[in-house]
Amino acid sequence: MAAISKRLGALSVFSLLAGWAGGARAEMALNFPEPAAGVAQEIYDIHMLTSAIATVLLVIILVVVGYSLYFHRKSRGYQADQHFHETWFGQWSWVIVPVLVLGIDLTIADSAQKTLEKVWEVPKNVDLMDVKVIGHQWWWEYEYLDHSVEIDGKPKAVRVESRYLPEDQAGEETAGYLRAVDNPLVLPVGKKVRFLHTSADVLHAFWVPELAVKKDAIPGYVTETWVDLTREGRFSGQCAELCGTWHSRMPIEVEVVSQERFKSWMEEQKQTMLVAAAEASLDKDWTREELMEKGRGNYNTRCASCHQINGEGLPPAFPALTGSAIVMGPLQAHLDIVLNGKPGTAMTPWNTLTDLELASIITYERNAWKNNTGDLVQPRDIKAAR
Ligand code: HEC
Ligand SMILES: [Cu+2]
Repeated sequence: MAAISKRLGALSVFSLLAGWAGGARAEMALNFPEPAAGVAQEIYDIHMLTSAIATVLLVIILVVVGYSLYFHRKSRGYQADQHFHETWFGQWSWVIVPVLVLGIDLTIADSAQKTLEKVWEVPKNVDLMDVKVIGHQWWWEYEYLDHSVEIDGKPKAVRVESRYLPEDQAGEETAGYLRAVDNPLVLPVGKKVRFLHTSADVLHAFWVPELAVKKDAIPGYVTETWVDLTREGRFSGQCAELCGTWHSRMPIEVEVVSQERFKSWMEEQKQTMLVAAAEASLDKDWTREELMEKGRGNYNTRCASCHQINGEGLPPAFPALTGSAIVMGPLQAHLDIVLNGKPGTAMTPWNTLTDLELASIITYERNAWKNNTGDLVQPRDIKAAR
């Protein structure tokens, strides 16, 4: 009796722990997440099949062991059978049982092999949408290679920058510790998508459990994976290759939407790119208010992950910009570190931003928080410094 109640006690501690973990991570379930792509579904099905077989075997073995322990126990005076190996079953069971199990293994291996081939073979002669997935320290860039807008007479692929967003800035549907990003990767349901993986700096890996396949992003190489998206929803992933200080802060969010929503979303992206390009090429004098307003937005999405919203950074890894000698000092040195970065540190070059974006960020840095240089930096100053 005492033993049983002790065991019940252990069980309730276990369920308390399980309940606590459940509360802390509401989305954490016992099983894998529900797949959102065809191949992911196949992988999931193999996992379920294997688990079912393992469970059946476990139950059979536990019943036999439990039965033997109870009915053949010493206190009952049970005598071991000394002639078991002389019976037909005693002689053949050690052959038959492994052969049966091997047969089951081969069934699993066969379906696993077929699925694996599907994972690696990007389908040919079908309508694929190409998305280039570029890993950066520490954010993701997505280029929709099949969708472009013409800027300065050249086609430019629609691209999205996706960065970690602190929990308190994330919307309802994206909230979650180290889960949310500012711009998710938006994809249309019912479409086959080919991801072209690469990296701009070190090794990263693109991994979204609902889409199943995890792939390294290797600088200088382009590798591919593909998915056939089967249901709408928002799916969270992670960079899955240790890539430096902020490896934990490059979450992935994929938003699979209807074809119509995707179309209108894509139109919006193109419009935004065109407007930004038109604005950036205006050779006008922007007012202090305009620059500060744009600067705050650009700074908060691009620089605040390291230097923080309040400009105080996270010393010693990430220096404070408020009161910084470089930010408060001569403009040239400030422009130089932002445009060219500082080799060997997390401060990467920001020269892919437009003149207007950089002008606004630098104006903002020089006049935000405790900084009060009063300087206005115009896009043409950036152009001259490049
Ligand atoms: C991934 C982290 C990261 C991001 C994002 C980042 N920086 Fe930095 N930044 C650094 C680090 C690290 C240094 C210190 C480099 C060194 O060792 O001198 C630095 C230094 C600087 C400095 C010099 C400050 C000083 O006093 O030494 C300026 C100015 C600066 N960054 C501006 C920016 C701007 C503008 C952006 C956004 C466009 C930005 N940074 C985004 C990591 C980052
Ligand atoms: Cu990474």
